Amino acid sequence: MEDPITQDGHSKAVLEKHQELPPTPPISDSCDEDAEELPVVPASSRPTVTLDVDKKTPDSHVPRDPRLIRLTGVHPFNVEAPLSALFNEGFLTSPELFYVRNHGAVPEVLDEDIPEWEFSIEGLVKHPIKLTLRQLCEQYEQITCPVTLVCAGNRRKEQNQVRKTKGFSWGAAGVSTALFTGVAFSELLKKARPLRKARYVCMEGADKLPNGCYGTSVKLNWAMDPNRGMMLAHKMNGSMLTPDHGKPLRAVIPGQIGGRSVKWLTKITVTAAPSDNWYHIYDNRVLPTMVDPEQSANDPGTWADERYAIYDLSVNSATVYPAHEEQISLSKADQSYTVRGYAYSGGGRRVTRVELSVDKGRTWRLANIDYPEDRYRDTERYLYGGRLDMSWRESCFCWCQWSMEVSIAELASANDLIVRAMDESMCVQPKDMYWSVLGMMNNPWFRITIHKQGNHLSFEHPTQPALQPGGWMERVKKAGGNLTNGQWGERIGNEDEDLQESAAVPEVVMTKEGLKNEISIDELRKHDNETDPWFVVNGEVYSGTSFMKDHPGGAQSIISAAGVDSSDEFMGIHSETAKAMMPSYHVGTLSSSAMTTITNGPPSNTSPTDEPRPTFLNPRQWCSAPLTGKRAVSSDTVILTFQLQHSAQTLGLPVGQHLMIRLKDPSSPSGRDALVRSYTPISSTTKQGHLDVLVKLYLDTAATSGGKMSKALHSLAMGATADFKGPIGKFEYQGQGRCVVSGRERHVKQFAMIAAGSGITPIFQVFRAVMQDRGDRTRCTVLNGNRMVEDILCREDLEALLEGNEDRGEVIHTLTKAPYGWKGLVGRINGELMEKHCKRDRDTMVLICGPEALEKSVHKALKEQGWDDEQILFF
Ligand SMILES: Nc1nc2c(c(=O)[nH]1)N[C@H]1C(S)=C(S)[C@@H](COP(=O)(O)O)O[C@H]1N2
Ligand SMILES: [Mo]
Repeated sequence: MEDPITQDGHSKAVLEKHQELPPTPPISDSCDEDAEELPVVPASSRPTVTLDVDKKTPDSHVPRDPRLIRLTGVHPFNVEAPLSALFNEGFLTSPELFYVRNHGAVPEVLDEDIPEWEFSIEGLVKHPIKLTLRQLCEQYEQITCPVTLVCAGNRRKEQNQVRKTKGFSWGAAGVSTALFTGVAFSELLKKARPLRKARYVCMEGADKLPNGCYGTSVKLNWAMDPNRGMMLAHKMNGSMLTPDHGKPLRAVIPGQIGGRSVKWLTKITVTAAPSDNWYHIYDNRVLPTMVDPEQSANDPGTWADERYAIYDLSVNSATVYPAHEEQISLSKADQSYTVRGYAYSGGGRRVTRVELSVDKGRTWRLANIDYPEDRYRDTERYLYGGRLDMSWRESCFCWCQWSMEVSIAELASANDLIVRAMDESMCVQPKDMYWSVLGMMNNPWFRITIHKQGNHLSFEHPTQPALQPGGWMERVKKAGGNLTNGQWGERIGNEDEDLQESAAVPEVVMTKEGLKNEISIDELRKHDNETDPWFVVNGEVYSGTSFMKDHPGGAQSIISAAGVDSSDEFMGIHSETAKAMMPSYHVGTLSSSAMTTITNGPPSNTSPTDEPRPTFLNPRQWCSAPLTGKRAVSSDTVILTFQLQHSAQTLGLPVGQHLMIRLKDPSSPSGRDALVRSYTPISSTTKQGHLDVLVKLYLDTAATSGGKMSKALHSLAMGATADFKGPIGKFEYQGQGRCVVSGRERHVKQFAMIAAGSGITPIFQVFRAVMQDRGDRTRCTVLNGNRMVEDILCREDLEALLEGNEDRGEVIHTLTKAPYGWKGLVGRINGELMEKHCKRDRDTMVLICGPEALEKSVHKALKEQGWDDEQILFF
């Protein structure tokens, strides 16, 4: 056998260090005579260069395979292989196609530092241990063993079709298998000698995440049990772990969800209680099905309930062939087709049967199952420097492959093809989905639909991974079907009422009656300018020229939309009143070829390059950024942190301006409608690498239904992306009293800033800019209205900015429900209060941001006091 390390392509010096690692005993073939051929290790061609998309991320040191499907945008790296590609590799998966689940950036470990990688075993043990990887290899017996890892989110896209969960959309390829080499966990724990009260083994990784490092725990007595097969591994299919898979050391916890197999392992703590790591509590759980995303957010107790933590995998299966959209010619109707797929179960339990049905589950037939894992049981040998000996063990820790011949004629007369598996404990996959907030452990019958098209059959899987369209679930849902009716959304009895409900939303007419004017792409392009901008909404062309000056979102937002399809943001941002004004600006209908051109992307002169940009925002294009942090700042307000494209990037938002956030509407029937709202980030405009947005959440209560955007933002999962575009707004503060309003420069000596609730965010941005510049002599008086003390947002930040600036700044809080002993003002912001605190003066400008009712009443009061509209700005 070849020395696997030499296949790695490392430098010679590194190799030598490397080879110091495992003492490789001579290969023993003595027991091999009657062993069957072992499964083939897939040819691996390790990617050696960093892909362009990764270059501007913190993972710029990680070469990857471009075939992998990214499930959470560019970063962090969460991927699965195309299902057929994964299956075609066979029983074992190459490291480059092995699914990846990274909660954050991959720690960078240089090859020369690998032998000195240190980890510890501490806590409730008699002999705490500190070891380097070199010592682990030298002092402990090395073993090699095939193990399948499965992310608990495998097949989650199906759950997201039924109802959006807090997780991103795995297809059915969140499962992979490799030969892992390392040390049995039980050996290490025996050395450390757990004490009497010890019950759990906590593990921590070196990755730095928004909520601390990644950590979790498993039961100590399982870790001590060789039958459970837990190990610390440093090799995968004979080569050093790749960075994405935990280089240089990870836990491998067979039979349990992938989430327990901690990568980049640094610390093991033996404890009396399960891990209190954030990711152990808020990830990898199946909450009861009636707990919805909003409820779960307000109920830490449910999360902490250890009964909902997932350990063993449940039985699951999927069909790989026929593949999605595969076609079979009906001219072969006298032949048969081999249906093929995979199955696995948890806790070491064997998959004991796989059954197929072509009549919606009325009758079933048995598939053939191949258990490649069993071929390792008859052999004892050294493989990759580790002893491979599974003869004594009963447990099944790997997936198996099943197949069945079905006549094409029979497929032609069926509507669907369903598979389900059963395991050793007679647990069988359920017909119906168990939906839960995190969408994990999804394992209902895997159903493929069959369609006759001309003289061939074509097949449709339930979903496609990530945001890829396709699959019968999406199709059925779009047609108004109810996916949870126990019949995969097919019509049963009289469901007409359901259908009408989703079709009955009244639409505002935005076209001019009788206007028939087809607009070509060339004509549209002529108006791709600042003086006479045309933009497109839902295929109709509008002229923005005449209302640029009065547009509440500022002229820039119209200019930015010139010549491009702005349907999503227009529909998302505008009220019905605004939409009703559109017929008078309607100039025609875009020709269908022009429509194809513009929906395929922006004009080439604005297309993004792969070069890292110094600033993130682009006024003409949506740019996505992943959510990396969520911090509650009050009972209904959170600060969401999004990661920019690289650590030196700034947002690119002038002070006083806003940006738009776009999200898919999880509540829309197709799940594909966009929600767009504008926000003012609270992170400083010069902040690098990240952007913080404060959002007030209007969630469902018993009496009222909450805001769509609130709900969508609230259920946005860590790592999921939102789209951003901007800047927008007609106001900009350039410092030293200099303002630009709708393109006109003005000088002010004083700001009267009136805010209520989350309206503080744009005000805060301007206030901060003034206060942070000691040379800026502009006076700022902030009048901030709220209901209760708890509702005051950014209070400490405001106070911190005031410190030492009392001569030019003042912040006045007023509460409508003031507590006993409150030292601020009491009552609503009204004319009287304004008169008292904001002296009218020609050099003063009033900035207002709050609910519409407040803006209206303040406006009225100001007018009565003689203020001029020129001096009043509504954000
Ligand atoms: N340190 C660390 N370990 C981790 C994770 C992580 O983000 N950080 N993700 C976990 C999850 S949820 C899964 S499914 C597996 C995935 O392992 P893989 O990326 O090697 O396939 O790693 C687990 N171990
Ligand atoms: Mo996972």
